[in-house]
Amino acid sequence: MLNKFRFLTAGESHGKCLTAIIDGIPSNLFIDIDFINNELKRRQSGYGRSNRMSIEADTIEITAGIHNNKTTGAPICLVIYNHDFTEKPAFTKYRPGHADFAGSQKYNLNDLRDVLERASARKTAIEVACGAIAKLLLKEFDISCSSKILQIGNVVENFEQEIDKAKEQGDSLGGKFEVIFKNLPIGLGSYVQWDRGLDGKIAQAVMSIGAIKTVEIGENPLGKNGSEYHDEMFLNDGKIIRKTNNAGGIEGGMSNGEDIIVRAIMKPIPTMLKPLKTVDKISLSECEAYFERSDTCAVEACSVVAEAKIACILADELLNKFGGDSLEEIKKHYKEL
Ligand code: EPS
Repeated sequence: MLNKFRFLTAGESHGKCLTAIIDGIPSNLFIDIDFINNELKRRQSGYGRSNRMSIEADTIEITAGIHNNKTTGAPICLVIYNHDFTEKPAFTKYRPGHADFAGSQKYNLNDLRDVLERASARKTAIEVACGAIAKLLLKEFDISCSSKILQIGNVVENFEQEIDKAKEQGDSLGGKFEVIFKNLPIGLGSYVQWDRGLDGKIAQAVMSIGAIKTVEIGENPLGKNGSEYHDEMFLNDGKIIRKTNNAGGIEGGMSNGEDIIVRAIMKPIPTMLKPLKTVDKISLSECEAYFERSDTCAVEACSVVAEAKIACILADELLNKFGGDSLEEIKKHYKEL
């Protein structure tokens, strides 16, 4: 697979810091630190988060790859320090819905803490920082993005009230959100191999967020006839236009120039004040799941993470198609098309 923009992360939820190395960013891209920090703040906000969010004030430190606020073409190293850098207690009561059960068997770990620490959604903070850098690149080509919540639990409005209700009951809520990217060039992704489709890459990136169970591109086609679902083409002053975008901007695994519309469903967070029934790994007795603290609802945060994950895919595809070592070279290739 061609991959220009790629990143790896490391770090535990209550470790010293979260780290990422991004490779493949061209030189001369202005790195707006305030923009990255604002993205981190967006991820921390949203109604229903736990008090961990008032302990943390995520900010980025860039330790390599930029000079005078511009990229040099070298790998970029990002760090976010955890304020809650503390030794947390060991535990052995599996939390159903989390990685505890399969993770502890897979890695032969008796302390479920060793699974929790890396499986935690805390690592999405550094992923959002990587996505912010991808967004800065996309912005140079006037590609923008936004997201919104479509549903929380069973309701499509009065979200805060619904979250308050769940919190009072010691419960948690999932939901559905939408991410839209605008002004994409035609032809990102490809149909020529199974692993080069833009929709497949986006689905994998969004599904990689721990609590995501469903990813949709465009309108749900279930129950629609072909004549109702597909986006017909018309001419307007010699230009091809569409009056609908049910395909969500992707046909044949490629961007078609329409808005890219991605919707995803997040499951309710499995850690709850009202604990689930479970089993203790060591004593093999039935018990209640381990509880430390938990978000009641993190759908809004999840939509920010999804924006970041999709931005990374689109940045990679943009570099694959219009490649170059400097921003100027890529812009030249982009204009030439
Ligand atoms: C998170 C930090 C974590 C969790 C949450 C996401 O903090 P702590 O473990 O100290 O409470 O609040 O993790 C999960 C919901 C999860 O499923 O892992 C964060 O920074 O977003």
